[in-house]
Amino acid sequence: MHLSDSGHDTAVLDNFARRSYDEELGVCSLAPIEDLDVRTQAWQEVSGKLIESYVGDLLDADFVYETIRAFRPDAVVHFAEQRAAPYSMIDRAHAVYTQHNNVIGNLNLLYAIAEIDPEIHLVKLGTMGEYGTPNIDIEEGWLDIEHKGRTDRVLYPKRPGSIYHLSKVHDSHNIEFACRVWSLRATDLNQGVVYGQQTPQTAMDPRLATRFDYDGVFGTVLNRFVIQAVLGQPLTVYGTGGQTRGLIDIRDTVECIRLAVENPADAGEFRVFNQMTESMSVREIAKVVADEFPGPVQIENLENPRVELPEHYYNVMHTGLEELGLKPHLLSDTLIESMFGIVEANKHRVDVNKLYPGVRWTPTSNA
Ligand code: USQ
Repeated sequence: MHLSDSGHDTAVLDNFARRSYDEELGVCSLAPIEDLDVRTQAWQEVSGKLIESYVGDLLDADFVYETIRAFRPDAVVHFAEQRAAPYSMIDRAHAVYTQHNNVIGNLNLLYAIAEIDPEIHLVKLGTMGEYGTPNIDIEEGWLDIEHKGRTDRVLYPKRPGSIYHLSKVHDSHNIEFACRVWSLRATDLNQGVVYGQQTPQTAMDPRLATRFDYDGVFGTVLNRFVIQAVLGQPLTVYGTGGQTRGLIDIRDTVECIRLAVENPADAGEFRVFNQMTESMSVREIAKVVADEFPGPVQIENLENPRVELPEHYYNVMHTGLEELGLKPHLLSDTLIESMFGIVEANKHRVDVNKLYPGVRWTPTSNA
């Protein structure tokens, strides 16, 4: 919708996998989401603009080729992956599903672009979690190294913390190969943890609302803390909360995509942007939410179900998107209160039993 609103002819491709995970896990988004055809119809009513839809799966290569041939885009924004770290860690089947779905879907898309029109710019959603938490500064995708008196520029070393995050590392390698060997042009957006639920476009009509996940598998940390505060439930800080992550407001995520699309990578270039605007530890995030909420808030330190460093160095370079013109919304000037209102209006939809984390990082403990 943000691209359509910015004047681009836009189409959407979906296989509704995200909705099927909700069915599987017995949860639903806090804010109800309409069917795709209702949403595209609503968008046309409020904006006068058409978003064509193609329903199918990136794992179906024929469908991917047909879609690219039919629409012939200048750019493909690829967000069509299983995106939850805990989901990928449930068991072997979910790990294999995640990597197969993500890596093979992306590979089908790379081949379709290479064979049909290598000029098409791939804008791919990566993740900050590809890097993990190294004890050195995190550069934007690439690292200049000197080794035994010689220098080179290499992909930044990756040490991701889940099978899901690993799938994005595999994607990045495949995309870099396609740029280097087939001269494709691609931008990998290594996005941090997104917070917020509304963009100017989704706010135009309730039928345009996007997801607001609260459960322990798909809900992301700041959104979960906001929901827990409104429900009068303790904020679930895993471990000491010393783990630090890059954050980004949902309005900035869509703006970053527009900036990447309108300023394409060069032919043969694998361009990486660290798509985050500030870093914060989990305990700092909990404190911000507790300070902003008008009532009492309890913070609970749970045993961490994940395997991650409890305290660590974290210093991320993220100048690329700002150089293209991004004006970040920072958490300190974000209207967290508006998120409280959305939760208040929908809190009857929450199943509190789904708030606690159920997935552990060792395979035997989820059996
Ligand atoms: N955490 C808590 N309490 C909670 C939920 C999470 O302490 O109730 C902690 C986690 O242990 C972790 C941090 O908060 O250290 C972030 O967890 P998250 O679930 O908000 O985010 P994550 O699993 O890293 O994944 C999310 C998205 C994923 C995206 C990633 C960006 O689901 O698609 O790739 O954020 S990043 O984290 O930068 O890799």
